[in-house]
Amino acid sequence: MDSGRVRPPALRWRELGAAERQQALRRPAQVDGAEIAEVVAALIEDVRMRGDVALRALTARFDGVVLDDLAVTEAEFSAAETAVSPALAAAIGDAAGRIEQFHAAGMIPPYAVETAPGVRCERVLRPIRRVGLYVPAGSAPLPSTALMLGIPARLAGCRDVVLCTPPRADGSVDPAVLVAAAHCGVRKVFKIGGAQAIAAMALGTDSVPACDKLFGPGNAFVTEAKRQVSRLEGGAGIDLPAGPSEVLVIADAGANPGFVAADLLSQAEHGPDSQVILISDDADLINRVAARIELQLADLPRADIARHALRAARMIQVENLDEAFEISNDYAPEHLILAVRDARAWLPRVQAAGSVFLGDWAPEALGDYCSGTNHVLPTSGAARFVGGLNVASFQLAITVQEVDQQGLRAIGPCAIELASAEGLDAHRLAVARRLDVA
Ligand code: HSO
Ligand code: ZN
Repeated sequence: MDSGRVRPPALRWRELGAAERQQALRRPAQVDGAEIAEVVAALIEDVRMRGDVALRALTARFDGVVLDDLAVTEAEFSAAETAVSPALAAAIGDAAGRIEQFHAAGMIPPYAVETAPGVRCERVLRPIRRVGLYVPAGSAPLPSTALMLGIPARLAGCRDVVLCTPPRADGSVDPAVLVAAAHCGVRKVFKIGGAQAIAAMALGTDSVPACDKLFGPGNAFVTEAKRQVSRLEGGAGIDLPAGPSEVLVIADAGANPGFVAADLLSQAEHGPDSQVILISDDADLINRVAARIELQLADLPRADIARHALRAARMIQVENLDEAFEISNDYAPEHLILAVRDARAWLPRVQAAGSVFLGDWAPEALGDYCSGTNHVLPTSGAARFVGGLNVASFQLAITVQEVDQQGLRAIGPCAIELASAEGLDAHRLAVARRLDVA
């Protein structure tokens, strides 16, 4: 066991030069990127050529189990219901209720505007017809992810929802994942993991339907597979650029060091590449958090993973909280915890983040599971330009224009002027020929 001290040196922001600052906020580059890309390309090709035969062979190779039927059967769904404890089933239902409540309230509405007399412009919404959800199980099965994907898909009205998740060594799927899927009305579940699952849902095989858009987190292979299938001609769309999970905590002198340490560790236990950053204007707070991390690590079953992640953690001391928010906005973290007094008052300073946790009583873990917000969020700085999953991620916004003769007379001359300027005569005539008779 690796039990070396994990305490990273605190960086005094004011003393760093521009290059050192940039380095402090840099996310580590993906190791073996080219090799992963090559492996993934071969897997996708195999699934394209051999379909289910390839999926069975790859499942035997990567998951160590030979499966006749890749699809989860009704009997397996029923067995899962009894395998899950009543307390866990209740927690899944409880979390689902709040996630649904929050997501339903945030749905974007259709709208219509009369932009000129006789010209009506509208936005109508349609569900993406076939969506593919990926629920990882590599280092831990994540039933919460099934909820975060399945609930907005159902609210959007997606007709075909496919879910892939890796099988366990005995050929079964984690029962809690199945209960969560069933809770969202998802019954097409396949025991397929990794890049091969992404290939199957993007390309379709005899058993797995081809999907229009793929959703969900995953390891470097899954992420690379999503990237590759989205670039194929006519390939599936994908949700978010996904990288290792991240948390940035801004804490002031009044923060509880034990709580802050616990939040940093909850992120660190996700994987050795998890990104953990603490920024404070109080050197003493940073020291106390570091000490608490050491203490709390001793009781963690996933301490080795957390230690690994913490070696790359950054503790940054700033002169004041204004500086902390500047750094955070530049970094654009997936999760941002504001362990500061009157956290609500600081919210307007947040310009880029996936999901924000206000105050001492809002650990990231609540958002991961059951506050109601989505936990599939932009990583790797993508929070500068995109938000997390929501119902609109599963919908198409289609625009419509309805024009009568009066409308054509009202705006036709405008189009004619612009078409002439662009030298596009067929455009001009498509309007002018109608104006002649309108
Ligand atoms: N923090 C993860 C989500 C998760 N945590 C699932 C626990 N289970 C990425 O946002
Ligand atoms: Zn988490």
